[in-house]
Amino acid sequence: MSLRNRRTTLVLILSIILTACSPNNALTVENAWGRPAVAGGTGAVFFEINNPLTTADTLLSADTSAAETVELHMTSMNAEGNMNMTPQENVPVPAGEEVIFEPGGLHVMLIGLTQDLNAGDTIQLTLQFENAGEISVEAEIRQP
Ligand SMILES: [Cu+2]
Repeated sequence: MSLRNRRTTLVLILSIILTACSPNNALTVENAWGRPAVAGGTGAVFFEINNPLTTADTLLSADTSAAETVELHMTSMNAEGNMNMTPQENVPVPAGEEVIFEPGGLHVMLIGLTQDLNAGDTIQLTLQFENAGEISVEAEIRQP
């Protein structure tokens, strides 16, 4: 192998490694966690979506075996000062932006829990995005 070929190979390998490690080439879901809750009841899961891409994406739905029904909800305060939860058909994730699911705001609502959620447990949550496809994360159950 000539020196030039070796160099080309090295550059190729390096660029593959850099691409694989770079956090800037894909939408990510991080810091997923859920509140402790009791089987048969409701629970909520929170996380951070980061979209470093130049194209917008949309969170279409969420799913977990830990609940019979899983919905995307937004908590907001109405004119009377009461907290309301509104189901969201989907959640837009603009290009280059972060969307935070957190108590008092966006959350994944778990309805009809099939198991107790105790602090220290983890549940698998699968998020369906329009462009990024399916992203599965482990949500840790802990006190807010
Ligand atoms: Cu809710």
